[in-house]
Amino acid sequence: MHKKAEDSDKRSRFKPARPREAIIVTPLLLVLLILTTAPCAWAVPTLGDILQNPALDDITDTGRIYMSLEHSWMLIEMNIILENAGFRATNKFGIFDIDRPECRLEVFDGPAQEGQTTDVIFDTDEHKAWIDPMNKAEIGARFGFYLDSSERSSGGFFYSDSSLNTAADYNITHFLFFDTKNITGLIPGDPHSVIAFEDLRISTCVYDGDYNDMVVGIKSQIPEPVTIALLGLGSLFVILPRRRR
Ligand SMILES: [Ca+2]
Ligand SMILES: [Ca+2]
Repeated sequence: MHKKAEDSDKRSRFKPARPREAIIVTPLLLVLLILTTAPCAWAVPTLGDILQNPALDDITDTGRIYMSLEHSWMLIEMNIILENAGFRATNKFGIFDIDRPECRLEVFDGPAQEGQTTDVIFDTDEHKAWIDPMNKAEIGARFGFYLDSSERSSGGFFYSDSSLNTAADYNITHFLFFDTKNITGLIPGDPHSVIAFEDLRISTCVYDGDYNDMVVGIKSQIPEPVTIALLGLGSLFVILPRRRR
């Protein structure tokens, strides 16, 4: 919608006032029309486009495909900011170890909605990540993100590392990574980073490339021992002081 409004602005600017000018202007107009209507000419959206907030229009994709944790123990808070998707009731979101993509941890199931927050605790020395004692995986300091929309016919399984995507989506980016640590008061929860997924396969006629199907805010901190205990990881609490020496 935003793009259409821009296009119509351009057209009216080029509207010829006299027939003589039209000889020069018409080819320009044709090129403009071809460029703006060509199939597959998907522009990568900014964070402003995705969250429909012009104040975030300068925030563009960093190109990053994974996170790298620097401490032995880390708590990563993940928060669903937006799920503007027909598949929002079935889309699943999670993380995977960048060196062993088969090691995955689901963070949000289909019924999870906008506003839901989940904390994931990492013990990077032991190569482990937990949500709670029942939901854990062998994921180390470098982890990527996935979106699983494969329950629907035009969906698929998409990794932040697009070289792991399959079939026509191999090397097709379904994931954007925005750095938002210097922004306050504009994004719910004031996240340090925002990640955004497109949930439709590129080969389907319904593909739209709007990357607003699963938008998650990411915040990281070093967890307090009491936080680990509250999450039910009591046995870890016992070994934590030894590690911090
Ligand atoms: Ca959902
Ligand atoms: Ca989409």
